[in-house]
Amino acid sequence: PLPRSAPAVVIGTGYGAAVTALRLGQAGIPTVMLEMGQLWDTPRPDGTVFSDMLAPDERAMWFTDRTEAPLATFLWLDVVNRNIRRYAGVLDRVHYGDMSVYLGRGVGGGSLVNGAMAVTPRRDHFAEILPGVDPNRMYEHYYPLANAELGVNEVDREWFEHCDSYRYARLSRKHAERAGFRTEFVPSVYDFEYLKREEAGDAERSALGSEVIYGNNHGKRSLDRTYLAAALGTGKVTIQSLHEVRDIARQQDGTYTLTVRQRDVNGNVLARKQIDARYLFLGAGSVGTTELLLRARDTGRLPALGAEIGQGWGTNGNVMFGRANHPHDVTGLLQSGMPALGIDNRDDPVHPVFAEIAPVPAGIETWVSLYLAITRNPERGHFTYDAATDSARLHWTEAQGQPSIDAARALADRLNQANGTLYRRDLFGDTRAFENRFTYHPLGGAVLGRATDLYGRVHGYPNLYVTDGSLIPGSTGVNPFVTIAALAERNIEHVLATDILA
Ligand code: FAE
Repeated sequence: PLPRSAPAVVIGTGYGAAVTALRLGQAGIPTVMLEMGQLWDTPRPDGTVFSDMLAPDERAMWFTDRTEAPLATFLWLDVVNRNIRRYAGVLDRVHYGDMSVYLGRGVGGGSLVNGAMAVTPRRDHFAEILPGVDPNRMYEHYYPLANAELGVNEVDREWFEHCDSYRYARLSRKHAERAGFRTEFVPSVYDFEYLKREEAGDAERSALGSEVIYGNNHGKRSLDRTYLAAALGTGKVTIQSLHEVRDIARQQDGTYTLTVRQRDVNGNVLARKQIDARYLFLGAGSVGTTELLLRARDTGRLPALGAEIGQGWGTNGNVMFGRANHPHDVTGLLQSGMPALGIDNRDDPVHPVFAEIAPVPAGIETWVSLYLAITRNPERGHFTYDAATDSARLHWTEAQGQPSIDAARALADRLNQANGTLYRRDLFGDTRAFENRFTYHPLGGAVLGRATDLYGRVHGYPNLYVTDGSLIPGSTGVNPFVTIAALAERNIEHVLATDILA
C-alpha cells in the first residue's frame, strides 16, 4: 500500500528517476517511486512478458485499439499494425497535431522499449547545449559512471564482420563508404554476448526474434535490471506501479502533496490516493514532467512556477528514411533489433547528421536499408496547458521538422547517388521519403538553467527537482539516455550534499 507520506518521492521510473532513487536510497533516505505503467515481470503461459513486432498483442501499446508502429506500411499495404485490446501496454504514442511522441510505459520507462543505443555525445555538442555544466566533470566522472551502472557494452568486432545478425548493417556501411561517409560502432545496453548465443541457437531469441519497441523478453539491460534493481537493493526504495500522479500541491510548511490515481491493467480506476513528500523529484520524462508542472502552475496549485515551464522542447532532430537496395544487395532474413552501427557525418558544417543504421526485423528480405537520423534541428516547440482536456498541448508544426529533413536528405541523396539507389516511398503511409512526424527522443520542457537552476532545482519552489529529459533543451546530437542518466548523477550528488544531507 501507498504510505501517507515519505521523505522523498520520485515520479516516474525512467533514467533520471532511477538514478535519483538509487542515490537517495544509498544515502539512507526512504524513497517512494510512483510509476503510471505496470511492472513487467510476469510471464504469460508461453513464457513471454512482452510481445514481438510481428504479432503484437495488447501488451504492445498503452490503451489503444490498434498498434501504431513507426513504419506504418510496407509496399503501401497496411500489414504492419494489428487491432488490439485496450490495456496498459508498454509503448505509448502520444499525438499532438503534427507531432507524435513515442514513450515507454512501465517500471523502467523508456528503457523497456528503446533500441539500447548508449551513445555519449561529443564534448563540443554537450558544451553547446548545456553551457552551465562543467564538461570536464561530466566526461571524466559522470558519463563513465552512468555507462558503468547501465551496463554498456560493445559488439565483438570480429564477430560483427561475419555474423548474420548485422548483415544489414554491413551492407549500409558498404554503401556509406562508397559515398565517402564514416561509420561508427554504437555501444549498447543490449548484451552482445547474449546476441551471439541467440545467433548460435543457444539462447532464446529476443533481439533476433523481432523484439524491440514493444519490449524485449531477453538480453536487454533495462533499468529494472540495473539502476532500479540496485535502488530496491538499498532497502530504502519502494516502487508503486500503475500509480499515476495527477496533481502536485504545496502545503504551508513546504510539504508537497501529490494526488495519485491507481488503475488496473484494464484502465479501471481503483483508487485515488494522496502522498506527502518533503523532497519531490520529477522524473516523468519530457512530456510527463512538463505536463505535471504546467497543470500545477495553471490550475493555481503551484502558481509561482515561471514562464520557462513548457519551453525549449525539441525532437532531437529525429527523422526516418529508407533506401531501396539492388536485388543483389540483401539485408538478410535475420536482423538484430538492436542497432550497432551509425553513419557519422557530424562534422558536416551545413548538415551535421548522425544516422543510425536501423533494422527492419520483418523476417523476410525487404531490400530496405532503414535509418533513424539525428540532426541538429534548431527549431523548438513549447507546451501549454489545456484546461478543457486537463492535459498539456504541444505547439510544433510540420514545417518545424523541415530542417531535419533537409539535413537527412543531404546525407541520403549522397548515399543514393553513390550507390545508384532510390528512396523507399512505401513505408510511411503515403509516398513521403522522410518521416519526421514522430520522435523517439522528446527533450526539454523544464530546461536546466532556465526553468530550474543548474542542478535541476525548480525556480520558485524549494525541494522540488526535475531529474529527466525535460532538462535538456531539445537536442543531444546522439541518442539521449546516457546523457539523461549522467546529468541525473551529477545533479543528485549535489542536491544530496547541499539540500538533503547538509
Ligand atoms: P522516461 O524514460 O520516459 O521515463 C518516464 C517514466 O515516467 C515513464 O515510465 C512514464 O510512464 C512515467 N510517468 C509519466 N508521467 C507519469 C505520471 N504522471 N505519474 C507517474 N508516472 C509517470 O524518462 N534513447 C537512447 O539513448 N538510445 C536508444 O536506442 C533509444 N531508442 C528509443 C526507442 C524508442 C522506441 C523510444 C520510445 C525511445 C528511445 N530512446 C532511445 C529514448 C530514451 O528511451 C528516452 O530518451 C529516455 O527513456 C528518457 O528518459 P527519462 O528519464 O526522461
